[in-house]
Amino acid sequence: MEQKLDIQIQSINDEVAYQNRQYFDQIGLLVLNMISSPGSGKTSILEVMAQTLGKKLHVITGDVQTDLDAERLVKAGAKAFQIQTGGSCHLTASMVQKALRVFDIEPNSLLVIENIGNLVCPSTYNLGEHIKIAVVSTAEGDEKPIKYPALFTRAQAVLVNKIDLLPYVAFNIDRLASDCYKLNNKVRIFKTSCVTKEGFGEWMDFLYQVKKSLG
Ligand SMILES: Nc1nc2c(ncn2[C@@H]2O[C@H](COP(=O)(O)OP(=O)(O)O)[C@@H](O)[C@H]2O)c(=O)[nH]1
Ligand SMILES: [Mg+2]
Repeated sequence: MEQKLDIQIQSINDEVAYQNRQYFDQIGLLVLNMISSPGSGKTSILEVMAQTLGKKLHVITGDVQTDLDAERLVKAGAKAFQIQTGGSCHLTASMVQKALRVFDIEPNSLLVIENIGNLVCPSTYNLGEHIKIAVVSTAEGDEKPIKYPALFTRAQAVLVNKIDLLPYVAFNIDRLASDCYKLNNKVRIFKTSCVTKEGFGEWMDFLYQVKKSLG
């Protein structure tokens, strides 16, 4: 009974996600769904990207409570819209659809949906995005892909963030990469630091290539 209800909820979500995707494609947006545990650096990565993209970077940012991330992103130069879920641990396609009705988005630009900090539920809710991105920071352990395979199987790109902390933490990037490739041999892995800005050139090049491939 519970499983049947879950399948129904997922299929309603998928239908709205499909409508979101049609809208994204109509206006030429590249859309990323960014998923990680709290504190791995999602908002910080977007702040660094805003230094290059400015208002061409649109962010719908989800949190259980507060507008803090949207405030940070606007200050960094991006356009941001905050969704407060009031307790829910993931964003749904219909929450994003409601945000799209009021968030003024420039065609042919980039929209990043910063999901709620959680490695489990957000990975199973399609929002209509082109690409799922997993962020894992060096401070949180290299075993995340094997502990949370649902996300790392679906993510097309993994950002290993806070690489400036590598000298101080026991984090084996080779182990993490090998576990990611076992789950998804096409995954792209990027190493970033929001402190030194290392890795952002490769990351932004990848996004330009993906945008070009969408036409
Ligand atoms: N040392 C270091 N700290 C970082 C880096 N990226 C983010 N942080 C810090 O990690 C904390 C959480 O970052 P935040 O962007 O809010 O994470 P989010 O919850 O995933 O959005 C903040 O104190 C950031 O300053 C990084 O590359 N290196
Ligand atoms: Mg954040």
